[in-house]
Amino acid sequence: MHFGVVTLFPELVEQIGRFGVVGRAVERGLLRLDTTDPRAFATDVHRTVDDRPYGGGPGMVMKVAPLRSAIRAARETLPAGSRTVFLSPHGRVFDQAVAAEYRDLPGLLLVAGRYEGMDERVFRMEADEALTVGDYVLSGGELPAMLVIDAVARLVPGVLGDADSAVQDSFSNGLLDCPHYTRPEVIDGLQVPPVLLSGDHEAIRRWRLKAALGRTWTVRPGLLADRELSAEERELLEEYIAERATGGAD
Ligand code: 4GY
Repeated sequence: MHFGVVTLFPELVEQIGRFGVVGRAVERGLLRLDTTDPRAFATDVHRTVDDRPYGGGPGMVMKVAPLRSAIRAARETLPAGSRTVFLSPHGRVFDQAVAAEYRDLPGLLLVAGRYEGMDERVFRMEADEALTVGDYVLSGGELPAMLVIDAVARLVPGVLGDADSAVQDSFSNGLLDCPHYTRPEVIDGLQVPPVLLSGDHEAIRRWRLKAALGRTWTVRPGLLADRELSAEERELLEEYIAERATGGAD
Protein backbone atom coordinates (compact mmCIF):
# COMPACT_ATOMS: atom_id res chain seq x y z
CA MET A 1 0.00 0.00 0.00
CA HIS A 2 1.17 3.50 -0.86
CA PHE A 3 0.70 6.42 1.56
CA GLY A 4 1.27 9.99 0.49
CA VAL A 5 1.15 12.90 2.91
CA VAL A 6 0.97 16.56 1.95
CA THR A 7 2.55 18.48 4.82
CA LEU A 8 4.62 21.54 5.68
CA PHE A 9 6.54 19.28 8.10
CA PRO A 10 7.69 16.27 6.05
CA GLU A 11 10.42 15.35 8.53
CA LEU A 12 7.84 14.99 11.28
CA VAL A 13 5.60 12.69 9.23
CA GLU A 14 8.52 10.59 7.94
CA GLN A 15 9.31 9.46 11.49
CA ILE A 16 6.30 7.10 11.37
CA GLY A 17 8.11 5.19 8.60
CA ARG A 18 11.32 4.79 10.60
CA PHE A 19 10.31 2.83 13.68
CA GLY A 20 8.58 -0.31 14.84
CA VAL A 21 5.97 -2.21 12.87
CA VAL A 22 5.49 0.50 10.21
CA GLY A 23 9.25 1.04 9.86
CA ARG A 24 9.83 -2.67 9.27
CA ALA A 25 7.01 -2.80 6.69
CA VAL A 26 8.49 0.15 4.78
CA GLU A 27 11.92 -1.53 4.85
CA ARG A 28 10.42 -4.74 3.49
CA GLY A 29 8.64 -2.89 0.69
CA LEU A 30 5.13 -3.75 1.91
CA LEU A 31 4.37 -0.07 2.40
CA ARG A 32 5.54 3.08 0.71
CA LEU A 33 5.41 6.47 2.45
CA ASP A 34 6.08 9.70 0.53
CA THR A 35 5.67 13.29 1.63
CA THR A 36 5.06 16.37 -0.49
CA ASP A 37 5.72 19.85 0.92
CA PRO A 38 3.53 22.70 -0.38
CA ARG A 39 6.45 25.07 0.29
CA ALA A 40 8.32 23.43 -2.59
CA PHE A 41 5.50 24.65 -4.86
CA ALA A 42 5.46 28.26 -3.63
CA THR A 43 6.53 30.58 -6.40
CA ASP A 44 7.56 33.80 -4.63
CA VAL A 45 11.01 34.51 -3.19
CA HIS A 46 9.74 34.05 0.37
CA ARG A 47 8.14 30.68 -0.47
CA THR A 48 4.86 31.87 1.03
CA VAL A 49 2.29 29.17 1.82
CA ASP A 50 -0.14 31.17 3.99
CA ASP A 51 -2.16 34.36 3.69
CA ARG A 52 -4.52 36.55 5.74
CA PRO A 53 -8.11 35.38 6.15
CA TYR A 54 -10.86 37.16 4.22
CA GLY A 55 -13.22 38.68 6.77
CA GLY A 56 -10.38 39.39 9.17
CA GLY A 57 -9.57 37.77 12.47
CA PRO A 58 -6.49 36.15 13.95
CA GLY A 59 -4.27 33.57 12.32
CA MET A 60 -3.43 32.70 8.76
CA VAL A 61 -4.97 30.41 6.14
CA MET A 62 -3.10 28.02 3.85
CA LYS A 63 -2.97 29.51 0.37
CA VAL A 64 -4.69 27.71 -2.49
CA ALA A 65 -1.97 27.59 -5.15
CA PRO A 66 0.97 25.86 -3.37
CA LEU A 67 -1.32 23.47 -1.48
CA ARG A 68 -3.24 22.50 -4.59
CA SER A 69 -0.05 22.04 -6.62
CA ALA A 70 1.39 19.82 -3.86
CA ILE A 71 -1.78 17.70 -3.72
CA ARG A 72 -1.84 17.26 -7.49
CA ALA A 73 1.88 16.40 -7.66
CA ALA A 74 1.49 13.88 -4.83
CA ARG A 75 -1.52 12.30 -6.51
CA GLU A 76 0.51 11.73 -9.69
CA THR A 77 2.77 9.36 -7.76
CA LEU A 78 -0.10 7.35 -6.22
CA PRO A 79 -1.85 4.40 -7.91
CA ALA A 80 -5.17 4.91 -9.70
CA GLY A 81 -8.07 4.41 -7.30
CA SER A 82 -6.30 6.08 -4.35
CA ARG A 83 -8.35 8.30 -2.03
CA THR A 84 -7.59 11.88 -0.96
CA VAL A 85 -8.40 12.52 2.69
CA PHE A 86 -8.10 15.83 4.56
CA LEU A 87 -7.47 15.60 8.31
CA SER A 88 -9.80 17.99 10.05
CA PRO A 89 -12.13 18.14 13.07
CA HIS A 90 -15.14 18.49 10.74
CA GLY A 91 -14.54 15.05 9.19
CA ARG A 92 -15.94 11.55 9.54
CA VAL A 93 -14.72 9.95 12.76
CA PHE A 94 -11.78 7.58 12.25
CA ASP A 95 -12.17 4.14 13.81
CA GLN A 96 -11.14 0.54 13.14
CA ALA A 97 -13.86 0.12 10.50
CA VAL A 98 -12.52 3.13 8.55
CA ALA A 99 -8.99 1.73 8.91
CA ALA A 100 -10.20 -1.56 7.36
CA GLU A 101 -11.91 0.36 4.54
CA TYR A 102 -8.67 2.25 3.73
CA ARG A 103 -6.61 -0.94 3.88
CA ASP A 104 -8.45 -2.12 0.77
CA LEU A 105 -7.39 0.94 -1.26
CA PRO A 106 -4.25 0.89 -3.44
CA GLY A 107 -3.15 4.21 -1.98
CA LEU A 108 -4.14 6.95 0.42
CA LEU A 109 -3.25 10.63 0.10
CA LEU A 110 -3.50 12.35 3.48
CA VAL A 111 -3.55 16.14 3.52
CA ALA A 112 -2.37 17.73 6.76
CA GLY A 113 -3.17 21.40 7.33
CA ARG A 114 -1.48 24.00 9.54
CA TYR A 115 -2.28 27.53 10.74
CA GLU A 116 -6.01 28.26 11.21
CA GLY A 117 -6.91 25.97 8.33
CA MET A 118 -6.91 25.66 4.56
CA ASP A 119 -8.82 27.70 2.04
CA GLU A 120 -12.15 25.85 1.87
CA ARG A 121 -12.01 25.73 -1.91
CA VAL A 122 -9.01 23.39 -1.85
CA PHE A 123 -11.13 20.98 0.13
CA ARG A 124 -13.99 21.40 -2.36
CA MET A 125 -11.73 20.83 -5.34
CA GLU A 126 -9.38 18.12 -4.15
CA ALA A 127 -10.80 16.11 -1.22
CA ASP A 128 -12.72 12.88 -1.42
CA GLU A 129 -13.54 13.28 2.26
CA ALA A 130 -12.54 14.88 5.57
CA LEU A 131 -11.54 12.68 8.48
CA THR A 132 -11.17 13.47 12.18
CA VAL A 133 -9.26 11.43 14.74
CA GLY A 134 -11.28 12.81 17.65
CA ASP A 135 -12.89 15.80 19.30
CA TYR A 136 -9.90 17.90 20.23
CA VAL A 137 -8.04 20.66 18.44
CA LEU A 138 -4.47 20.06 17.32
CA SER A 139 -1.94 22.42 15.77
CA GLY A 140 -1.86 20.51 12.50
CA GLY A 141 -2.99 17.41 10.66
CA GLU A 142 0.40 15.66 10.86
CA LEU A 143 -0.22 13.66 14.03
CA PRO A 144 -3.67 12.57 12.77
CA ALA A 145 -2.08 11.50 9.45
CA MET A 146 0.57 9.48 11.28
CA LEU A 147 -2.09 7.88 13.45
CA VAL A 148 -4.12 6.86 10.38
CA ILE A 149 -1.01 5.44 8.68
CA ASP A 150 -0.16 3.38 11.76
CA ALA A 151 -3.66 1.92 12.17
CA VAL A 152 -4.10 1.17 8.44
CA ALA A 153 -0.59 -0.24 7.96
CA ARG A 154 -1.19 -2.86 10.66
CA LEU A 155 -4.08 -4.23 8.59
CA VAL A 156 -2.05 -4.62 5.38
CA PRO A 157 -1.36 -8.34 4.83
CA GLY A 158 2.17 -9.31 5.91
CA VAL A 159 2.83 -6.14 7.94
CA LEU A 160 2.24 -7.87 11.27
CA GLY A 161 4.31 -10.97 11.88
CA ASP A 162 2.65 -14.00 13.45
CA ALA A 163 3.84 -12.81 16.87
CA ASP A 164 1.98 -9.50 16.49
CA SER A 165 -1.09 -10.56 14.58
CA ALA A 166 -3.00 -11.83 17.61
CA VAL A 167 -2.70 -8.32 19.05
CA GLN A 168 -4.90 -6.88 16.38
CA ASP A 169 -7.64 -9.42 17.01
CA SER A 170 -8.51 -7.50 20.14
CA PHE A 171 -9.98 -4.42 18.54
CA SER A 172 -11.00 -6.01 15.25
CA ASN A 173 -13.50 -8.05 17.26
CA GLY A 174 -15.03 -4.79 18.55
CA LEU A 175 -13.87 -5.29 22.15
CA LEU A 176 -11.11 -3.71 24.18
CA ASP A 177 -8.14 -5.97 24.79
CA CYS A 178 -7.87 -8.10 27.94
CA PRO A 179 -5.16 -7.30 30.54
CA HIS A 180 -1.67 -8.72 29.94
CA TYR A 181 0.97 -9.97 32.39
CA THR A 182 4.57 -11.11 32.27
CA ARG A 183 7.14 -12.15 34.90
CA PRO A 184 7.44 -11.93 37.87
CA GLU A 185 4.39 -13.79 39.21
CA VAL A 186 4.05 -11.44 42.18
CA ILE A 187 5.15 -7.84 42.35
CA ASP A 188 4.47 -5.63 45.38
CA GLY A 189 1.91 -8.23 46.47
CA LEU A 190 0.03 -8.07 43.14
CA GLN A 191 -0.54 -11.60 41.75
CA VAL A 192 -0.89 -12.62 38.13
CA PRO A 193 -4.40 -14.14 37.78
CA PRO A 194 -3.77 -17.85 38.58
CA VAL A 195 -5.67 -19.14 35.52
CA LEU A 196 -2.93 -17.66 33.31
CA LEU A 197 -0.40 -19.98 35.03
CA SER A 198 -2.66 -23.05 34.81
CA GLY A 199 -1.69 -24.19 31.30
CA ASP A 200 -5.41 -24.81 30.65
CA HIS A 201 -5.73 -23.13 27.24
CA GLU A 202 -9.53 -23.30 27.12
CA ALA A 203 -9.84 -21.76 30.60
CA ILE A 204 -7.34 -19.06 29.59
CA ARG A 205 -9.27 -18.28 26.40
CA ARG A 206 -12.51 -17.92 28.39
CA TRP A 207 -10.83 -15.77 31.07
CA ARG A 208 -9.40 -13.45 28.42
CA LEU A 209 -12.70 -13.13 26.59
CA LYS A 210 -14.52 -12.47 29.88
CA ALA A 211 -11.93 -9.85 30.90
CA ALA A 212 -12.21 -8.16 27.49
CA LEU A 213 -16.02 -8.12 27.74
CA GLY A 214 -15.94 -6.86 31.33
CA ARG A 215 -13.48 -4.12 30.59
CA THR A 216 -15.42 -3.01 27.51
CA TRP A 217 -18.72 -3.04 29.44
CA THR A 218 -17.13 -1.02 32.25
CA VAL A 219 -15.28 1.71 30.36
CA ARG A 220 -16.85 1.75 26.87
CA PRO A 221 -20.41 0.38 27.04
CA GLY A 222 -21.20 2.05 23.71
CA LEU A 223 -18.86 -0.41 21.96
CA LEU A 224 -21.04 -3.31 23.15
CA ALA A 225 -24.22 -1.58 21.99
CA ASP A 226 -22.77 -1.62 18.43
CA ARG A 227 -22.06 -5.34 18.52
CA GLU A 228 -23.97 -8.62 18.75
CA LEU A 229 -22.85 -10.94 21.58
CA SER A 230 -22.59 -14.69 21.05
CA ALA A 231 -24.23 -17.00 23.61
CA GLU A 232 -20.83 -17.64 25.21
CA GLU A 233 -20.02 -13.94 25.34
CA ARG A 234 -23.36 -13.11 26.95
CA GLU A 235 -22.80 -15.83 29.57
CA LEU A 236 -19.26 -14.60 30.34
CA LEU A 237 -20.35 -10.97 30.58
CA GLU A 238 -23.20 -11.92 32.92
CA GLU A 239 -20.68 -13.81 35.09
CA TYR A 240 -18.41 -10.78 35.10
CA ILE A 241 -21.23 -8.45 36.11
CA ALA A 242 -22.45 -10.80 38.87
CA GLU A 243 -18.93 -11.25 40.30
CA ARG A 244 -18.34 -7.54 40.12
CA ALA A 245 -21.57 -6.87 42.08
CA THR A 246 -20.35 -9.20 44.86
CA GLY A 247 -16.81 -7.80 44.73
CA GLY A 248 -15.47 -11.07 43.34
CA ALA A 249 -13.66 -10.23 40.12
CA ASP A 250 -10.77 -7.90 39.35
N1 4GY B 1 -8.88 16.49 15.70
N2 4GY B 1 -8.70 15.26 13.71
C1 4GY B 1 -7.70 17.18 13.67
C2 4GY B 1 -7.20 18.50 14.07
C3 4GY B 1 -6.07 20.54 13.40
C4 4GY B 1 -6.45 21.93 9.90
C5 4GY B 1 -4.74 23.23 11.15
C6 4GY B 1 -8.45 16.33 14.45
O1 4GY B 1 -8.13 15.44 12.52
N3 4GY B 1 -7.52 16.61 12.49
O2 4GY B 1 -7.40 18.94 15.18
N4 4GY B 1 -6.56 19.20 13.15
C7 4GY B 1 -5.70 21.21 12.12
C8 4GY B 1 -6.86 21.24 11.16
C9 4GY B 1 -5.84 23.26 10.15
C10 4GY B 1 -5.18 22.57 12.43
